[in-house]
Amino acid sequence: MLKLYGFHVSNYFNMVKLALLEKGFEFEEVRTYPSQEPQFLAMSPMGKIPCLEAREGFLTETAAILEFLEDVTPEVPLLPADPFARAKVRELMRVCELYIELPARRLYSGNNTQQTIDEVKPLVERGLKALGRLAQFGPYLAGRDFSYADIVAYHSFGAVARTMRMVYGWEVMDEVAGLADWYKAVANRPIVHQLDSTIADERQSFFSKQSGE
Ligand SMILES: N[C@@H](CCC(=O)N[C@@H](CS)C(=O)NCC(=O)O)C(=O)O
Repeated sequence: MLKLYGFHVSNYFNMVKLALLEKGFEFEEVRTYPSQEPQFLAMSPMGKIPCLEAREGFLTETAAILEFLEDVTPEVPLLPADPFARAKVRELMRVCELYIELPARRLYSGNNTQQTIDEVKPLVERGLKALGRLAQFGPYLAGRDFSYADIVAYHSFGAVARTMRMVYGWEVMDEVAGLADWYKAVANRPIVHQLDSTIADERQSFFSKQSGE
């Protein structure tokens, strides 16, 4: 059986978990924190989560894991069959990760210099504009079908929206026409909704332990 290492405070872990659930895999979750311990580095070479253990071995990097899951279960597609449509979904995934999630991530620690604060907002603005130019909202990002683009974007926007609100008082979901309705459409999918309650519970217990409550 597949094993998924990580925990729900990681948005990348949540992307892979959602893909596993949507595709109907049986899998075991192993609560694991990022680490530079040799034992974990043997599984996850950067010491990051998520890490997937398959029959063949360990796999890291969310995009690589998602592609693997698609290759082994094409009958429950989260990428379109048509090569160009498939590439368009990957384009959305990349734009979301490289130009929205990664710049925003620079602020996640909360311990931000003014320089970082000044640098990040224009980067995220540019990424959001690109997303707005690409997204179909039909109702999903790449059109009628729910895809990996939705999974990656949905689990990026939770943290991005929270951080942008906290740091700049900026409501990013209002920045792109259609984004807020798309977010609701994804949130209303039964599997997403169920996973979101688990994530909320785990976030709450993680952050209350961290703040010593
Ligand atoms: N590029 C990686 C990013 C994963 C990632 O950044 N995971 C975070 C948790 S959300 C992590 O493990 N951080 C610890 C670290 O960077 O050392 C992927 O696509 O899976």
